[in-house]
Amino acid sequence: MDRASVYTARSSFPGKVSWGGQQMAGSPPKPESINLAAWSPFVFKSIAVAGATGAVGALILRLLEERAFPLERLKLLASSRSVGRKLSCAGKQYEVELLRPEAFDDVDLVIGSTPDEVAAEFAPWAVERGCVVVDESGYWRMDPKVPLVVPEVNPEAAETHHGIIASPNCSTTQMVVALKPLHDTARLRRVVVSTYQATSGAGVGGTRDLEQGSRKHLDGEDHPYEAFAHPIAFNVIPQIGSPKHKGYTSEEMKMVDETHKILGDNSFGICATCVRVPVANCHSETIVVETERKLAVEEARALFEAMPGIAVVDDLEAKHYPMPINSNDRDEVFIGRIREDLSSPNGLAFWCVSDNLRKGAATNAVQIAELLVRSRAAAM
Ligand code: 2RA
Repeated sequence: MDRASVYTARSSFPGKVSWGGQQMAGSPPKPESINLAAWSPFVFKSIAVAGATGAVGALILRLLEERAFPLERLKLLASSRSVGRKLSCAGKQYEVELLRPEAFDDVDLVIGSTPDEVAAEFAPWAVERGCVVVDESGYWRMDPKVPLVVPEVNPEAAETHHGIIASPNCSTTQMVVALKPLHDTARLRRVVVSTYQATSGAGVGGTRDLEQGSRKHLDGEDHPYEAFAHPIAFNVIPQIGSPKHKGYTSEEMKMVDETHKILGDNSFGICATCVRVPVANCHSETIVVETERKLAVEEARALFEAMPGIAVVDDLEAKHYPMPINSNDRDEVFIGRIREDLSSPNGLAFWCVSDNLRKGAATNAVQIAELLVRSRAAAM
């Protein structure tokens, strides 16, 4: 497999996949593109993508095209390093412009995927000029005035924005989609999650480290790792982010704090351990929950199958379960290995895989923008 196809290859699932209440063989169908243009022409006339030249920015452009997002004008914004680069979206070429206050003068909606410190600066410039900002960075997520939204889980929160809507961290997003139907039905008491996070989550440097580090390791040479403090080739690293709180890392505390905010409930405990693994793309998670009311495995499976955004792949006898190689370049949160937690009367354990660059980042941000289009169109 060549370098590009590691991130874009879609392999189908062997066996049955339950998706949207249906069972089918092979891969679930891709969720239908939402052709908003048909009924809400140009609710936001002018859209900007901030951080357009990054990996997630490029995916946002692909998704605007794939999902036929309604727009009349598109602006691509980035730092001075990328100004003048040409990128295409929906068959048109665009030249990257400088991310600066005046760039938002004629813009209605911004989708941003930039480092935190850049988002801290540009979002107020955009809001002052009347734009709505959907921000993928970590900077605004826990601000009490900023809704943190996963459209399948808390779409109503988007209505309360004051100009900025945040999209969660990738490891939180897939977990919260899985937890939502369990919490609504049986109330969560406790969640224990361990992640197996792909190197693409650490940006292009993480991707380079995995590829070049693996080659060099096999050739018996050293690799100067840029994104990780330790070799990632043939290794796992039990630290993502910086030390944050009582021995937990910033990535682990994001899973706790963001989940509580999105579900609007911090009455249940969450214990997270985040681990980097030598996988190119798609984060995996083992999730163990305790609920107030016992959930039988079959009931939990039915809840997952009925939840928008989830696809269930779960047949241990046949060796069918979600894996990063099957979940790549897809928007669903894949669930498998659903089983009772034999150590706890009300416990349930399962496995969850999702493409961290798509649903974990770009897809969620574009879905939030679609929510805004729908609610504005309804109010017109
Ligand atoms: C990671 N969750 O995988 C981070 C990216 N936002 O490192």
